[in-house]
Amino acid sequence: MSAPVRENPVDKYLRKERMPSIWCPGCGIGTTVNCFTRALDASGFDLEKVAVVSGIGCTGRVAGYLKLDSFHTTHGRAIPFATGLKLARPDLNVVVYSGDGDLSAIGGNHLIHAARRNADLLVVCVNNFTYGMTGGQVTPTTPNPAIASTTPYGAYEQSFNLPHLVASCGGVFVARWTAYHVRQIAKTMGEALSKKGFRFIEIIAPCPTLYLRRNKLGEGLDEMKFYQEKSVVMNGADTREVGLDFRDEIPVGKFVDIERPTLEEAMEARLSKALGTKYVPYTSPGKA
Ligand SMILES: Cc1ncc(C[n+]2csc(CCOP(=O)(O)OP(=O)(O)O)c2C)c(N)n1
Ligand code: SF4
Repeated sequence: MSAPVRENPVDKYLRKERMPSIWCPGCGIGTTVNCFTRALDASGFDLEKVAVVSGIGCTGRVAGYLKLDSFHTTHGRAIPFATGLKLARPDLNVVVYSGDGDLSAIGGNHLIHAARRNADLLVVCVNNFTYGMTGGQVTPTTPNPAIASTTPYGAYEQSFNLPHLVASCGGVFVARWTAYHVRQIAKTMGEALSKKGFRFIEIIAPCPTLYLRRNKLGEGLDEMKFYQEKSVVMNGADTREVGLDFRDEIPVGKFVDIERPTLEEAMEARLSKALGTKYVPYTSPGKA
C-alpha cells in the first residue's frame, strides 16, 4: 500500500498546470517565489485582494505561475501598471515582482517616481546582476568588473545601489536579502505586505546559466555558499553604505522602515484642504 501523498502547503498558491517552470536548475527566482507563498500563507490575507504584476524577463514569469490575479506586462512597465491598478482598486494589495534590468534599466524612471510619490506598492526585485532571459547582458546593477555578454572585458560603469536609490527617492520600507536567507525573506515579505506605501525588497539571486557561468563562479549551490559566507546583517544601515562590489561582502537586512503619507493619502489631503466642501472624495469599486 502506498503512503498518502502530503500536499505541499504552498501548492494552493501556484498554477501547477503551468509547471515545470522555465527556470534553470539552481536559479534563485523560484526560491523567492516559495518564500512569497509562505509569506502569503502566514499572513492570512484574502487572496482575492492580492494582485501581482510583473514586467518581462525570467523574473517577469513569476506572475504567470502564481494562482492570484496576476498580470504579465511589458518590459519596464510593471510599476506604472501596478500604480494604475492600485488607484483604481485601493482595496487590493498590489505586488510588483520583477528583475533588476526590468525595474532599474528600462523601468528605472518609473521606479524612482513611484518611490517619490510613495505609491502604495510592494516591489520585489530579484537581482541576479544580469539580463537573464535575453542572454546575459550588462544591467545597471552588474558590479564592476563582472563579465557579461556585452562587457566581455568586464563591466566598467558605476552600478546602482538599489536600496539607496529607492530610499533616497522616498521609499518607506527598504530591505535586502539573498536567496540563501529563505526565512528572512518570507518574514520580511510578510512585514512588507502589511505596510502601506512604497516598499522595496531586493533579493540577490543566482543566475547559474549566464552570470555565474560567464564569471566562472560555479553552480547555484556554490553561489548559495558564497551568500552564506559573505552576507553581513546590517539592519538599519545607512543605505549609502550598502552598495555591492564584485565578490565582496553583501550587506543584508531591513535598512529603512518609516512612515509618510501614501500617494493617495497625500492627494486626498491636498484636495480636501484646497477645495473644502467642494471636494468629492475619490470612490472606486473597492472603496466606499
Ligand atoms: C521594449 C523591450 N525591450 C527589450 C526587450 C527584451 N527583453 C526581454 S527580457 C529582458 C531583460 C530582463 O532582465 P531582468 O529584468 O534583469 O530579468 P531576468 O531575466 O534576469 O530575471 C529584455 C531586455 C523587451 N521584451 N521589450
Ligand atoms: S537564465 Fe538565469 S535568471 Fe533566467 S531562469 Fe536561467 S538561471 Fe534563472
